[in-house]
Amino acid sequence: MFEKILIANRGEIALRINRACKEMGIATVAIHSTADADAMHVRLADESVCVGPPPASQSYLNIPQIVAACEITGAEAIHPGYGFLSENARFAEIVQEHGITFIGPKPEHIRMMGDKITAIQAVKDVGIPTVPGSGGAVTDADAERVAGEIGYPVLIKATAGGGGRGMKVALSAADLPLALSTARAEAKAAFGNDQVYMEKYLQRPRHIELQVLADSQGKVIHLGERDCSLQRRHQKVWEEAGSPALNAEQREDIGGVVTRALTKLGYLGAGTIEFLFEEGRFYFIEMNTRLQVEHPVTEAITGLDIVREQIRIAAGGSLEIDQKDVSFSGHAIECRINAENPFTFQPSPGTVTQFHTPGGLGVRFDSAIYAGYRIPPYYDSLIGKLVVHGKNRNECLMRLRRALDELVVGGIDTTIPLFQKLMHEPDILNGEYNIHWLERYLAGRPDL
Ligand code: MV4
Repeated sequence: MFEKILIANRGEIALRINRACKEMGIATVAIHSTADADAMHVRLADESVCVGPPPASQSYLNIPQIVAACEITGAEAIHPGYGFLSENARFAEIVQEHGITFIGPKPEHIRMMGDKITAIQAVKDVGIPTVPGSGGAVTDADAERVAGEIGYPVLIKATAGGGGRGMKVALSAADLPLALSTARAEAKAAFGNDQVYMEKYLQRPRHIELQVLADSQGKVIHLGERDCSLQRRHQKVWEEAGSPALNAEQREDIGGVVTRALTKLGYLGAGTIEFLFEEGRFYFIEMNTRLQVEHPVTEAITGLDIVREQIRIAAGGSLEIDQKDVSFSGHAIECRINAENPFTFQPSPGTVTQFHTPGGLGVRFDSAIYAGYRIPPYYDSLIGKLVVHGKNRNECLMRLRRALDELVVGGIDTTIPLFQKLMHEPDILNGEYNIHWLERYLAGRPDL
């Protein structure tokens, strides 16, 4: 087992990883930019190394500095968290070339899943259901034929894309040329690569993703699903485990499909397979080869520490549990508390003047802020994740409503009022929402 791990991240996820390490008796090294010298993740780590000035490109994304921080502190492994370098295959390779363990999947799988075409081809070959589509990049010449075969409406997506950027819907053949050229232009601008592919456009799906864990002995298990349909401009806002839309049979079916598929792939580590779910059918859209922001809702219902499992797997350990040992107890919901105006989502950096977190049975608040903390403007606006667990969804909702009323963050705008309003929406209370629900709700509520 490792004696010292460098956490190549900041904020709440750096604290979260630090917690798992401390419980395993592993020393920790924090990295920070000059803007984060007083950050909580620095204070709670055993050691810290300043890796550069505030811009992420010069600090949290600065590969030479991060590798050097490992070498001067003697850290044997790096946990990348999420975002930043967590899905950078080249970083994983460089880390390994320096004899340091990258706590994550194999670089080949990070690279494979980072390109949407190779991802779709890879998962299709191992039996995961995908969206009817072009399967590969399309040229303008054959776009009209391919769209005709798929059937309108079609969605044009950037092959280097992800997270919804560079997507365009074509409702009919008449829309196709403009949709294609716009998608290519956006893809070129965002990713420097104008390659696009096509899929059948699913009109009212839910976003349901499966958490998997795979060890170096070839054992793959799934930890159930998370419903992440409540999003705004491709930013998840509210996530649940399990999905209000799935029954036990559907869960078991897709869980088996996914674990068999990743076994064939020879996957290693934690991973999340994202599906669109519509009319009882799953359609693969993307695979994330990293720990996700919303992993705590899965931890709540399974009782498993996913970060601990990641570290054990990276150290060559085997999963102590089999699929039959995985059980789902109750229901969990996570609300992402951002330093943003609750309805315009405009960032609201500044100094936190008051901070009181909710507690009690089934309440977890993962955060790295404190009273007096100045939220820097350089990084993402997430300041905390309110995660509640209950014996069923209704108990969860009651607990969430109570916890939101206890939570106090003074001095800045936060998204807390949005969640307090959602707690009175019938569609939310009965779990009947799809990926468009929140955008329509926000658009339809001029008062918000
Ligand atoms: C889709 C889709 C409908 N049909 N693909 C958005 C980002 C990336 N995860 C893929 N996304 C979508 N792909 C087909 N064939 C609708 C979306 C989508 C979406 C997906 C999940 C959660 C929120 C979303 C918001 C808008 C569009």
